[in-house]
Amino acid sequence: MATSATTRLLDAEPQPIELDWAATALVIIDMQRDFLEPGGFGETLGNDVSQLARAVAPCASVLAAARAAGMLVVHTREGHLPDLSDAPPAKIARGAPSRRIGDPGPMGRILIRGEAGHDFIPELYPLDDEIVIDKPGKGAFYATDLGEILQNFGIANLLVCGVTTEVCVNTTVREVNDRGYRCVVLADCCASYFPEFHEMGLNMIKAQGGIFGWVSSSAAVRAAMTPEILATETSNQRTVGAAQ
Ligand code: C5J
Repeated sequence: MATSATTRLLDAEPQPIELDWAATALVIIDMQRDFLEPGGFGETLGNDVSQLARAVAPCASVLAAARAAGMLVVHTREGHLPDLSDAPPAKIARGAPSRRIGDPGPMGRILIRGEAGHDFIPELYPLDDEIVIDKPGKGAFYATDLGEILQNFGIANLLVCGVTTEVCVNTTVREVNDRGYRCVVLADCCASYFPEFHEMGLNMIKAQGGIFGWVSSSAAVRAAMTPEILATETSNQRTVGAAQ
């Protein structure tokens, strides 16, 4: 890979990876109230939603670093149109949830676009100029414009955070890998309702020499981004100083 002024070595498993920040996007998967808060889709399926809280602070630290470095940021949301026309009946009928997709709940209709539960958690709320991908499936490429968007921005690598590790994160990583992108999943920025599935979900990605991608951490990303973060902080201080 040709190195440029924006290329950095990121500590990762199964081996460190060189990334050009200018060709790298941060993708945050489904950090929505429906998955992380009581009364949403996750809880209707019988899950302990408090298991996902551990990913929020690390994810927020990477989001702040990515914003400081001027990296492309993409947020995804799983959910369906109010008339359920994009929700396969097999998905709605599955299992024995306390409320099904589209049913009314304490945060509005379960997993429906525009409802309070479908929105992002406040700690990771997108800025106006960041990209939001609404997806009806588990993967971020199925029935979305994500592929075209990444191509238009010249993106070759993704840093991936979000929930849940073994469902929407894993599905998206597999889709990304098949499309030729290099994908680094940040372990502490992801979570599952089942800690053992989180561990296995990460192991599946990085096994066999990195069969689907790499696994790294928020600390490693922040360390690799330090020059960019410091540069932005210094220039912000200069701007603030100049205004005084
Ligand atoms: C699930 C997701 N678990 N975002 N969705 O149904 O992982």
